[in-house]
Amino acid sequence: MSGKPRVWVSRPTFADIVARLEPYFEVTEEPVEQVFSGAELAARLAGQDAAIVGLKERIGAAEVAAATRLRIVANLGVGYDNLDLAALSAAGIAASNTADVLNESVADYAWAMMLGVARRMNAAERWLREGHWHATEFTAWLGLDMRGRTLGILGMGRIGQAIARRAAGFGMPVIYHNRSRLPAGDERECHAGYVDKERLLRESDFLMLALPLTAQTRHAIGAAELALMKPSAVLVNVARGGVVDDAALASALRQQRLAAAALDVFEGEPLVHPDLLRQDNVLLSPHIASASRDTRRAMTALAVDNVLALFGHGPHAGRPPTILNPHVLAS
Ligand code: 8YV
Repeated sequence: MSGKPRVWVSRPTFADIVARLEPYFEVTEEPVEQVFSGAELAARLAGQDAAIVGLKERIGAAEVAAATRLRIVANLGVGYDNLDLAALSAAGIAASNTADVLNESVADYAWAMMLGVARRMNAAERWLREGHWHATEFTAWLGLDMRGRTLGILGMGRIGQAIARRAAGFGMPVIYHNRSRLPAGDERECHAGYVDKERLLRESDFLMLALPLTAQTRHAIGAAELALMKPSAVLVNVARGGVVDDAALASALRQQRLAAAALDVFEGEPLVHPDLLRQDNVLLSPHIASASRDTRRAMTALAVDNVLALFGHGPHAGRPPTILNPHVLAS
């Protein structure tokens, strides 16, 4: 075995990008996508100096207890609710995410979902594939126009802002709610007006969720919030399962207290609430909002850059570009 430090990559990614680690590290990349138990993760992390992981890998104190050499966990995702940052920091382990490189891709996808559900593309396609198309009735498949409808955004970080910037082209006014109000210049650039959460819920025709999952945002959209929304409104979630109470959402849709939903993320993924699977006014996708070729490559490159940087290599030597707990480096 070489004396090089070791990196574990939890899933197949892009070989040419991961190869940038090879001059400095002994790299073990898992050859197939799989779900690891806590014990399996702990066993794989033990003896590694760095790890590149994805959202399925939930890493906390127990998983790193035996990983005495581990210096960095680089997450393939901007959201990092799978990492217990406090536990990693306490163990002196740096963590990084893939902030920024996926903003535009996720914003494109958010719009694709919004347009797709507004025009019932999923249900219409299914109907066509099932061989029902004999004549197109003039008054069938009627969807919603976007122009003039209010886009509400809950969570106005970089992804929320990228979603907002696209609204001008569709002639949609934008309102938003966020933990903190954006500086005036950013609001102007996004043509977005700040409102409180209740007004956001009451006034949005399309409610787009773009907020991280934290203890504070879990079930940010539950039965009470859904009850405030217009019955004609459409909910779009490209953020995280868990920010929506999926059972409450399924029941609001079933009772037509909400017109439709487009969901890329789910509580308890990859399981999807059975009532959501049954309804035609729900557009579903398997957590792929960042899945363009360029973006997934950029995410991989950024994770690799963070690992290289922590070990003093590459263009950011000594300064992992998207480190989440920089105080770990100082100690
Ligand atoms: C996932 C995401 O990372 O960035 C995030 O937070 O949810 C996605 O980009 C991607 O699906 C890989 O698991």
